[in-house]
Formats: sequence, structure tokens, C-alpha cells
Amino acid sequence: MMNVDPVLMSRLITTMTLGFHIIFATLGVGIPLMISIAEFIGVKKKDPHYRMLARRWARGFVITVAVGVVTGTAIGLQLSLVWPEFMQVAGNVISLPLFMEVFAFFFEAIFLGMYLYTWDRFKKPFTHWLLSLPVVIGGGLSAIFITTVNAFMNTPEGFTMANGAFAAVNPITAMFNPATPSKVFHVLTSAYVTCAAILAAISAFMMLRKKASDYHKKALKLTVTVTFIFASLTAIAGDLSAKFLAEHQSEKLAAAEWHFETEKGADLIMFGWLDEQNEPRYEFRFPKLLSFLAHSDFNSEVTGLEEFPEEVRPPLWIHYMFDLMTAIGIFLLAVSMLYLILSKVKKWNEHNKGLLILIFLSGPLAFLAIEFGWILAEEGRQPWIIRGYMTVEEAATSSPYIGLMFWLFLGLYIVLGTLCTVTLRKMFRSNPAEEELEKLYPTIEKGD
Ligand code: HEB
Repeated sequence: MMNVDPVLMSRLITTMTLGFHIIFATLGVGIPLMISIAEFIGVKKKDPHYRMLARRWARGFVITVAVGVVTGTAIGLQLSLVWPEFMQVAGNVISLPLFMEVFAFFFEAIFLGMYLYTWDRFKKPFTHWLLSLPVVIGGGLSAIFITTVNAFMNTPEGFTMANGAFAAVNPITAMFNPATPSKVFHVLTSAYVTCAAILAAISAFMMLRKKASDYHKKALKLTVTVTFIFASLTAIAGDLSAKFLAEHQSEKLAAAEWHFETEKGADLIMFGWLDEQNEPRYEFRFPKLLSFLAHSDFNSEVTGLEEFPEEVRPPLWIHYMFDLMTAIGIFLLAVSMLYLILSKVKKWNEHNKGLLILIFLSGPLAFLAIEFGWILAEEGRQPWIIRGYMTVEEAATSSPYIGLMFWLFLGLYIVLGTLCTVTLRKMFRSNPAEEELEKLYPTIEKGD
């Protein structure tokens, strides 16, 4: 461990931290929406099943929030510890959204506390539902603020350069840089679809294990419907992201698409690999689709990688990240649509084993798509940390202790991950939904 390159180690430590944190951050944004929708339906229809869904999801959610607080703090710490030059230069540009994100998070946490402790405390159940709204909004806002920081790193704006430092800083312009709209939209929709898909996966899993109860059937219907809605919106957002890249960060799109020469009517390439001459082999090729994806016109011109000097070209392997993410997106859309179609026709059975297995898979796959999406976005910005101004190499620490830090944080995440899994399993295993329903609502019909 003694002779490792500090830049490499800095990148590894950040990759590990972000890769772990993004799971909890995504849950923190998306689960409140699912809770809020379930409780709303429960109150509207006076249906204890849906209210029980909201209760149980909220209970599990608290555990993941606690982990998210720790990993989020780790990121804050690492920003200055691992990327000191970055914080020195960009600190005053991004401190506003960083601060606002903390503020939004506290807003979410305070109302979450009130929400959790006031079940059945209000005369009208509707009042309790109202408390879920600030939780949903707080989660959404913290995602928006933090995403503007990442957007800034891709298309920095809102300052002038004077003697190697940022001057005349305008944090609002920095926040609303060109990457912000598409990124915010894509991050929000993909968090919502992922949380719906993971809850759908849990319901499907329960139904595969034992006979389906009404509770799990309703849970499945709600979560798969929401998956379908947000999978559609994620596809629209992904398309806007690609159009943004074509216009403002064309080297990222070109590297992801193995598009070397600037040309009109460019083909979309999926999977395959590159031979010695950088020619794609065994790829799927969709004629002129890249031009359409980039500019909504099959004959438009798409900038190729040749226009960029070798030193500022992102790694070509991000191609696979793009392909895997897109493939999972199509899978989520197809599976949730299939379920909805089957459930509309009386004769067909939307609870057949094959489909339940596919729904079960969509949960973990959605999380993988989140990881692939971020790897694409981050690796596709290389070699820059702030595109056009500062490279990752310039920003990294030269501290020899970075290797030690890596192992300490790895240990922390293993402990946190294990604790979280064990607690959640215990919480739900020892207290099945059906039993809890009977205890709380003794008059409920036994649904099968
Ligand atoms: Fe995604 C990213 C597209 C799906 C998640 N994406 C991204 C990008 C693009 C895309 C272009 C880059 C951007 C930048 O860098 O700026 N997607 C897309 C498409 C699709 C998708 C086209 C199909 C539909 N995604 C998806 C899914 C998911 C995702 C399904 C999950 C679930 N992505 C993602 C993330 C990211 C991305 C998380 C990172 C962030 C940003 O935005 O960037």
C-alpha cells in the first residue's frame, strides 16, 4: 500500500464512497414519494392495506436515512480532505448549493420525525398525510441542490478567471448552468423509478415465497404502476440528457457512442467491442439513430471524438455503462408495461411466476442503472474535475495517508451495510404485514 499513486487512491476512495452513498441518497429521494402516494390512496379509499404499506415503508426508511446521514457526512469530509485544490478553487462557487442541500435535508428529517410519531394522532387521517409532503419536497430539493454542483463541474459558469483563481463569482448563475435542467430531471426521475422498482421487487419476492395476500397484491399493483410512470419519464429525461451532451459536452457523447468521425446521419451503436483500428465489431447498429438522439433529426451532424485532442478524450469503456443503463431502462419499461397489460385483461394472470421473477429482478437492476449512469457521467468528464479549468490530477491530495483512509472508509461501509441489512431483515421478518394488520385493524377481512 506504500507506493500507490495518491491520485489513483483519491479516485478510488471517492468512487467507493459515492457508489455506496448513492444507494441511500436515491432511497432518501424516492421512498418518501412512495410512502406519500400509499398513504394518500389509503386515506382516500379508507383502505387499511395502503395505510399499512405507508407505515411499514416509513419504518424501514428511517434506517436507510440514518446510513445516508453517515455516508453523506463522509462525502463532505472527503471533499476537503481528498480534493483540497478543488475545494480551494471552487469552494466559494458551490458553497451556496452545498449549504442549501444540508438545509433541505434537515427540513426533510424534521418532518420525517413528526410524520413517524403522529400516526393516529390526528382526528382526520388526511392531516397526517399532509405531513408527508414536506418530506417528499425536502428529499427532492436536496437532490436538486446537490445535482447543480455536479452540473457545475460539467459545464462551469458564473465566474471569471483571474490569476488562476475564480473571481467575480455569481453562485446563482453557477447553479443554473447548462447541465442543470437535464441532470436534475434525470436524477429525480431515475430515483423515483428505482425506489418504485425496489419496493415492487420486495412485493414480488414475498409473493413468490408464499401465497399472495391482498396486501402484497395491492403493494405490487401500486409499485409497478409507479415504476411504469417514472420509467417513461426517465426515458424522456435520458433523451434530454443525450441532447444536452450533444450540444455542450459532445466528447462525452462521442466516447460513449464510439463516434469517432464527425458525420451526418450517425448510427447508434450498442455493445460490441473495438478492434485495433478502433472499428466496432459485433455491435448492434441502429442506422442514423444517434443523429436523432442528439438533435431530433435523423440527418443532423454529430461531433466525433476526432475533434478533441487526445489528452481530453474520456475513456472509451463508458460505452458499456451507457448501453447497460439504457438496456435496463428499456427492461423496466417493458416489464412494468407487461404487468399493466396483463392486469387489465381478466383472463390473464398478472401474478404468474415468470413475471414476478422479472419484477423481482427490476429492483436490483434499477440500482445498477443508477450506478452505471453515474459512472458514465463522471468518467465521461475525465480528465476534468471542473471541465476546461482543472483536472482531477491537479485537484487531488498528495497526502501519503490516503491509502490508510481508503481502508478505514471501506471498513466503515462494510459495517454500515451489514448493520443496515441485518436491522431491516429483523424489523420485517419478525413482524409480517399480515399479523400487524390484524393487530391494528382487527375487523379487517382476511384477504387471499
Ligand atoms: Fe441515464 C446519466 C441517458 C436510462 C440513471 N443518462 C445519463 C447520461 C445520459 C443518460 C446521456 C449522462 C448525462 C450527463 O453526463 O450529463 N439514461 C439515458 C437514456 C436512458 C437512460 C437515453 C434510456 C431510457 N438512466 C436511465 C435509467 C436510470 C438512469 C433507467 C436509472 C434507473 N443516468 C442515470 C443516472 C445518471 C445518468 C443516475 C447520472 C446523473 C446524470 O444525469 O448525469
